[in-house]
Amino acid sequence: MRVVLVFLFFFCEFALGQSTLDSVRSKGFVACGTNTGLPGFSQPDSKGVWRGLDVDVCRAVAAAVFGDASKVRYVPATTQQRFTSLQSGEVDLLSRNTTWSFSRDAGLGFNFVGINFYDGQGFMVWKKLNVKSVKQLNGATICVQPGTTTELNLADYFRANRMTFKPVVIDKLEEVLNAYFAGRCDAFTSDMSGLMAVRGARGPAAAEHVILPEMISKEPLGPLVRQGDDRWFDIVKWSLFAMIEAEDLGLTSKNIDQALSGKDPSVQRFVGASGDLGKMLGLDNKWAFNIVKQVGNYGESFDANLKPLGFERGQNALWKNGGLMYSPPIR
Ligand SMILES: N[C@@H](CCC(=O)N[C@@H](CS)C(=O)NCC(=O)O)C(=O)O
Repeated sequence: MRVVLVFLFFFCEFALGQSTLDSVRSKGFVACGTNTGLPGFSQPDSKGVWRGLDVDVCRAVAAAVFGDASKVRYVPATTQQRFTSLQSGEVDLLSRNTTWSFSRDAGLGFNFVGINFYDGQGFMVWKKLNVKSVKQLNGATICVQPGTTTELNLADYFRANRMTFKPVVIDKLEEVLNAYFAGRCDAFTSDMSGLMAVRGARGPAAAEHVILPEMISKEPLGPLVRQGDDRWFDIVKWSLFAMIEAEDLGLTSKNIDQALSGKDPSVQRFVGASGDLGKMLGLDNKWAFNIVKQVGNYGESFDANLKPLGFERGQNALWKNGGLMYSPPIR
């Protein structure tokens, strides 16, 4: 089924000679694959408006392409469905707490455009179990989602430490959490960001759960596209970098208007007042200006979406503030 879908997609694209940018333009929106609902990363708010750090990447791409960050259609996918959704052409990009790994990049036919959140895998346990370390989870029942790096690392880690566990594997986030919170599992394992977001959203009941100190893996999370369309790859890649570079240049949604008439040559190029960087992407010269004006820089997005849940910048601070966030020069 998957093979047929992928074939059909490529057949249609080639037969019509349509690039992803052309098809996005003719649809009038960017189809963005998101999580089914993770606070701070991608979730509809009480008015049904999608919000989050991952959602802001979708919005940045729409701002770059259309000059309008709202031209996005959100397509939620579970951990299992997400890759088929991108392969089949249902979505134009995935921006959904997805770990950049070799086999996904080289084996599944994707290109990761960069990293919008440096993360690692952790464990959340019931406080009443009085567990202080993952090493005390020998024999535990552990809730986990399928089709994730989480599931693979869990098996590796326990084997390497000569420990056993009973997995409870459930596809939907809501259902796996129901299982954990109903007491069917001693622990829930996922990206630290996911654990913090899920625990943070529980209000006073958060105190019943602890996140153990060990980080058992590297989980560089970032947006990805299909291989084979370099123009689209570049657009999504530089949309993300523009958010990071804007923070580096001190450009925010509040001050970017003034920057249009400023004197700094790198800012002038960035906002499209000089040079023709936009043209090189096949976009309007104000592509990056529109991203910052409508979506904000990376730090603004982080502060709006993740700070309220108790996240600190840590590794996700800019390189010049001791973190790993770094954009190649936009020139
Ligand atoms: N980063 C890991 C795990 C990502 C992941 O999917 N985590 C879960 C737990 S936070 C999730 O997003 N579930 C939401 C869903 O299935 O809709 C991966 O790429 O495999």
